[in-house]
Amino acid sequence: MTHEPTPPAAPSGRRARVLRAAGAAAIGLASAVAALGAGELAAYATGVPTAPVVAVGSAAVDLTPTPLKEYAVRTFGTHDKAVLLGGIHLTTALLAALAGLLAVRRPAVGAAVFGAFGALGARAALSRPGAAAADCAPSLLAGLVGAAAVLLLARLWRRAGSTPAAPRPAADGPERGLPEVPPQRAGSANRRTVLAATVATFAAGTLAGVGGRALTDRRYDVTAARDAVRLPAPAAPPPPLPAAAHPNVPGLSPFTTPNADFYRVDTALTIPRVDPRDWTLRIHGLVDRPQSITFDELLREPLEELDHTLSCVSNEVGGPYVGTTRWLGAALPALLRRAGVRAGADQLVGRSKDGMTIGTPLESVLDGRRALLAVGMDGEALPLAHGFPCRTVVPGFYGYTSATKWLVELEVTAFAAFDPYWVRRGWDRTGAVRTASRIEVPAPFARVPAGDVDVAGTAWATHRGVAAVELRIDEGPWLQAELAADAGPDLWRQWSYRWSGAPPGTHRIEVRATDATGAVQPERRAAPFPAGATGWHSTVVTVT
Ligand SMILES: Nc1nc2c(c(=O)[nH]1)N[C@H]1C(S)=C(S)[C@@H](COP(=O)(O)O)O[C@H]1N2
Ligand SMILES: [Mo]
Repeated sequence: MTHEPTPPAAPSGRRARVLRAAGAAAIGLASAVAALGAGELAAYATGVPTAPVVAVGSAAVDLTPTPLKEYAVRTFGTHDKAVLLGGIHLTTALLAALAGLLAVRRPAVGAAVFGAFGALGARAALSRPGAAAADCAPSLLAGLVGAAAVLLLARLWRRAGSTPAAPRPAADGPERGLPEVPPQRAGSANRRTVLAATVATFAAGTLAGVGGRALTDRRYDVTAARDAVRLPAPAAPPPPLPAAAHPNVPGLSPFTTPNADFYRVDTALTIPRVDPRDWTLRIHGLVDRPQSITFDELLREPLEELDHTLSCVSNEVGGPYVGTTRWLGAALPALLRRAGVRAGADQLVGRSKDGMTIGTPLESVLDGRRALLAVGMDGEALPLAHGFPCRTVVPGFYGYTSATKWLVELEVTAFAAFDPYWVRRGWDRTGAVRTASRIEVPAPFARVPAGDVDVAGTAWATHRGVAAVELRIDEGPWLQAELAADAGPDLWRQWSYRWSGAPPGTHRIEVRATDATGAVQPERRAAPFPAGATGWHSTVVTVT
């Protein structure tokens, strides 16, 4: 016969049942907060990515099927990680509440839920590229603390609940050894103990979590190290960008994208923090002389500046994941030649601190284009979110095949020998940038007064260059847009068109670009997966 303890709330009926359930759920939640708090404290010793929620989240990012990832980037943009972390927290909270409800009936089952969650986190932490055995410690500790807390709270709960609400029939006579407290009052005193213990567990967990996170942030903070970086001047500064590279139409994005507005796309749930004082770049694989370069040594290389437009393969037609900046860095081809590339190599794989792998066709890196190991972006050290202290930049390729942020390793290898991260997920292994153009002015669905209407936008065919931009209105004849001054094939080209005598009504404007090889942007719409979007961008305006 199993002994089902009477839950502690004395009042009966529906309200009482709801209260009891809420109390049990609170026990689970408090235990989860204690668990995560312990995990954060332990992550202080082992590093940010090992904290249970971050470890589980990172594993989730890697396991997410490509269409869902695409959807997340499309729908939430740069906030996709916040949404994911929010989702994990919510799931954890629901599971924890459930564990609490189970625990007041069967404490061992509640504890097992926490144990399982800890094991899952530990597995996720160990699955990260470059993980050390110690990385599973925060999750294991979290599991243990959660299990212990829920066991303890559930025991207190059952004690409060098993106190009879009324004096037992005196059939067996008074029990010996029990304190002479009226049972009713003992029950409510025990209920207060459960409540106090739950609140205390919650508070202690919150304190540990917030404190642990603050300690970790301080320990792994590289902001000061970044501020201390003094970037040398380039050996031969490039000519300034032509002022006429921007058509000066109000509302058109600037030619050079300020760092603060530069799009960010990566799989990192928390920004990898790489201290330049500990940083070395290893160049190895199919080379005659493997290299190892410190950050100071890199800064002593002759540095070059490169004006270049970086874009993301996930960018939709007309989308925002593109930016132009002046990169500063060491010439990548020179370093590869120093290492001595061996026959049979055709892929250069960059590895990042967070385990990302990005593969670039080696032939392209060495064909004379200005590939860089970049340390500077728009006059300052690389921002933390854009790969501090060092990333690769290879004109002509989307970021996912050329622009490894938080770079720590370069491996010279073969396409036949290694599939990088995105290629394993079905993306095109070359990742050459497709010609793209977009209308920025007028804004979509803008209302503009009749007469002369300025139309303007941006087009890019990185490394090939843009030769022409045309637009058409309401499927009329194609009209030549005026191209702003050419700043070079590695850069986008802004354009404008004065639409004189625009008649009142609703109009659709379409745009298409021609690259310097003479290829016209195809009309056929293709999704970003697997090799970049195609199709003409269009916008609808109302002339009043
Ligand atoms: N370490 C790392 N590097 C990365 C990525 C990443 O997820 N991790 N994403 C790549 C992709 S898909 C793009 S488009 C560019 C974006 O660079 P940005 O965030 O500086 O604009 O970085 C590339 N480098
Ligand atoms: Mo990308």
